Amino acid sequence: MELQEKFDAVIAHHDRIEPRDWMPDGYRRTLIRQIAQHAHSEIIGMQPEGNWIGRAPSLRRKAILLAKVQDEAGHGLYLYSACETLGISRDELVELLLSGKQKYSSIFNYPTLSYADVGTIGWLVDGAAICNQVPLCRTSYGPYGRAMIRICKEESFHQRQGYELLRTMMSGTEEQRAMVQESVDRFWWPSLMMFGPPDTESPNSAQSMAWGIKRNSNDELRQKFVDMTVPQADALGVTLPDPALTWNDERGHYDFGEPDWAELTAVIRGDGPCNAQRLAHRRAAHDDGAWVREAALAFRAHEDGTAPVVHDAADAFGDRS
Ligand code: BYC
Repeated sequence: MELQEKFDAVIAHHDRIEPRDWMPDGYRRTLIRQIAQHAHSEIIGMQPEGNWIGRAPSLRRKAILLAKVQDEAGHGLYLYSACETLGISRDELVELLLSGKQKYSSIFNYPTLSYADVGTIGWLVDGAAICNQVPLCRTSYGPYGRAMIRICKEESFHQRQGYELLRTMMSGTEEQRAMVQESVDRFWWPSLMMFGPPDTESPNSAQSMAWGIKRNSNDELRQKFVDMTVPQADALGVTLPDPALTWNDERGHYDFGEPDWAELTAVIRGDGPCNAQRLAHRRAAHDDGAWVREAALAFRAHEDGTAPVVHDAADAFGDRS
């Protein structure tokens, strides 16, 4: 009772819960679910853009894209570390992803069909990520909030690089402008779906907000993203593919159409265009990396003195003659 009261007081004061503090089981479970799925999203999210590293149109674009994809790997690793402070191991988390028991963001189950998609992902996908993640810097769990501060700084840079890429293409040829428009047409609705189902259909939101894990509802953040993005689309000279998109003076926000929620449900269920491909690729990468993990463990055991010391190749083969 006393522990619960102390926890409630920390949440009520918008202070932080730290790993060694007592916390309700549900709070711990919700954090593990959300942080792990966020980490998985960063790791799987490397694939759609990584697909273009070998085909970047210039050395400059290649260097930018390599750095961005590496940043996503870093985000995944900080988030896995934050999640481990809740008492779950990295191995268990990886297994939950590879077995399909835990989800990752729906957006990464769509294909990247042209180089314009690299710009659109930066502009729209990282833009949506920023709207969703800036409030998470103030989440009630300390390690998650602190990881988010650095992640958001890097996401802002990613968003700008995407916008800059699209601006460059929009000032190019007619064909380049058409590539940008076609890409935006494909990514607009899936980007809106990144914020999750509507509030009325979101089973976790109310409790997550009461615990200070989420600071805003899915619909609030979706609206914020639309309001932020429409003027940027105008400045770029692209049309957002939604005839219902209009400024509402009374609300002080843009009105917009309804995303296809059946599509989101299907993609989350595993039936999106690239779900099978993304998981198969991750499983293969995990298997290919087995020797690195084994070598790292053997090195640590060696350093700790818990493994036989092998000084050189001759020792390893038992032959010093
Ligand atoms: N995709 O009750 P709800 C990035 C699931 S990485 C898939 O509203 P919640 C980036 C949800 O998990 C972007 N699943 O849930 C990386 C729940 O199922 P479970 C990732 C979704 O948790 C590389 C069920 O639907 N960002 O930006 O309160 C390159 C009901 O939903 C989705 C984060 O992970 C979806 N879109 O709210 C570039 C941010 N939406 O778990 C960029 C942190 C919902 O009960 N996460 N589901 O089986 C969050 O803020 C929240 O978890 C969400 C969902 C807003 C996503």
